[in-house]
Amino acid sequence: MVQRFRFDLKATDGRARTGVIATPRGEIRTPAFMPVGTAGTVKAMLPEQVRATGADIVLGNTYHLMLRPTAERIARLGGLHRFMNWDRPILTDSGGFQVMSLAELRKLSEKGVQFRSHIDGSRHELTPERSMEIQRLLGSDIVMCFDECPALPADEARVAESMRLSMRWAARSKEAFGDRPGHALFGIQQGGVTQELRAESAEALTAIGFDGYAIGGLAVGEGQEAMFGVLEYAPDMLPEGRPRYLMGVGKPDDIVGAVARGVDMMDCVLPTRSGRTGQAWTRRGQVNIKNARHADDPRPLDENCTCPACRHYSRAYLHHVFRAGEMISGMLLTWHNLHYFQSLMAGMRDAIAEGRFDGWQAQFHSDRAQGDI
Ligand code: PRF
Ligand code: ZN
Repeated sequence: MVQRFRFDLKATDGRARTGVIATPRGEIRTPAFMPVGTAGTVKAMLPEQVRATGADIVLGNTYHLMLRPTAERIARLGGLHRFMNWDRPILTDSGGFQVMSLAELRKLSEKGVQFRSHIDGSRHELTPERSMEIQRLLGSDIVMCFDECPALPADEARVAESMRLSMRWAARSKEAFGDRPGHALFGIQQGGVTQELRAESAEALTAIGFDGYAIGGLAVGEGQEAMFGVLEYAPDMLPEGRPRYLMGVGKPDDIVGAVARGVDMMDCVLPTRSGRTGQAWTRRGQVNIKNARHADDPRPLDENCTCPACRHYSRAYLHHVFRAGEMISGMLLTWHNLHYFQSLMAGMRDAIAEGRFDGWQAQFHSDRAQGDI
């Protein structure tokens, strides 16, 4: 008997929640941060290292994998878990959002979207049905509905029309997904920064019925204040007993503010991407390792961090290998950043479980206010 996909809420503190998502490939402790493994790799990290940072789940992308090496090839080779050597849960995004930001010559219709690859210009089509097929071929544990997301600011009529198209696609996604025990399908709420549109979207999705619900269409140019404004009401519109996933967020303070407003899952390229460009994230805020002030500094990035970059290397070394263009630079900073993001999530889970999340947040903000050493 396979472990069914289920979500157990363990504790709440204000609007913040902590719980466990059970899947046949293991548990996901929430609030969860999902490192992004777009092309079948969390860049600069081995899977066992990603796991060592505390990650329970990674994210993969339909758009990138369908173009290269193709979903059919990955399926022939035993699925994405085996292909990339990660045997724990994988969530895959559905492709619509990436088509809109990366592909060329896009043509959007009721049926789906036709586009040319950003890699070689070849022609492709994604529809709700094809996206479900690709995510099934990949062997994804958490499949996302095929949706569309306008960049903000956009006029309200355009946002409404796009949201209603995404809701029709959500119904087609559910139909095409079918019944797959042990695998989950998440709906994606859209509606920009308009409360009525967010409510209409939530009602459409809950009427269809999903295993979890994402909040999409945020962190697309509206700014933190507007995003938090939407998060004042959007999570409460979604079923309490299902995981809520805020897509593509974010910076540490965005993550903390989202958890405080009832979000359970998040993903972002920030810790991995900024690790490759010399940016470190610590309790004290952002550190630019390129900066000349680190050149002679024997101290670690963060004396309280237990990651390998902080236990075994000085700021001077991290500065040197970045300046020298050495590959270990991206490896060490990515490891540190993922470790920091995961320790943030673990700290929030414990604080929520023990009913002291307000105090935890006050400490988080006061550490950052002190600035880097
Ligand atoms: N939809 C999908 N993926 C996404 C988003 C969305 O709205 C976002 C928005 N921040 C990031 N990734 N399918
Ligand atoms: Zn560290």
